Amino acid sequence: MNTKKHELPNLPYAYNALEPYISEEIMMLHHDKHHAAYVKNLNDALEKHPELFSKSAEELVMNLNNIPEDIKMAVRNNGGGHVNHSMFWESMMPAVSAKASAAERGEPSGKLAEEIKKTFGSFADFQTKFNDTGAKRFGSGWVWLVKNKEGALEIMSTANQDNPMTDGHMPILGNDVWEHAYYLQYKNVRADYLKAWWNVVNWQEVERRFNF
Ligand code: MN3
Repeated sequence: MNTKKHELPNLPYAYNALEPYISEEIMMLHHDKHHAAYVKNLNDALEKHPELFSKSAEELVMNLNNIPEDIKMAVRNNGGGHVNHSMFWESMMPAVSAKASAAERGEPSGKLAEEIKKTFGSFADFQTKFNDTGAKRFGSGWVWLVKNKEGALEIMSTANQDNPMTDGHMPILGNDVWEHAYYLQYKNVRADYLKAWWNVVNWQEVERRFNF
């Protein structure tokens, strides 16, 4: 039986690579402590049903209904935490100079740019709606751009570490609005974090997910 444990992925850049928008201290704690804890707690839960080590974290999160009751909540929270953060690190990159062209900055282009315009009116309107949705999430959670069940773009928010995949939506971009993602730098002003975060979004990766 495959009993390979889930592992914490390395960050695809240095801890300080997202400064000044996300501090090195936040990135170290967020990756090395928070994400690491989700991975450890997921593995600890799966020890009770080791046959589930054969499933990827995404498969577990997509099929929560099939998870045994005694570990379902642990897999929902920690499997979700592992999937969400793995995607989150890949969705960011060091900020590029504001003088760079849209292509160099990696803003959405092609079909994704067209879909965003068609669905939300403009890229700026999309960002405003995404930020508002993230700001309104009460307590801890995430704000997402997803391809919904009909294949259309939609902005949604989930509580805690819930992932849109559990309800059949395909997440293509997510921002973490837990206080641990911003409090050391932005204190209580989540709205400022949400605005600053756009500087470090890796649109090439978002487009890759959109086209998948
Ligand atoms: Mn987090």
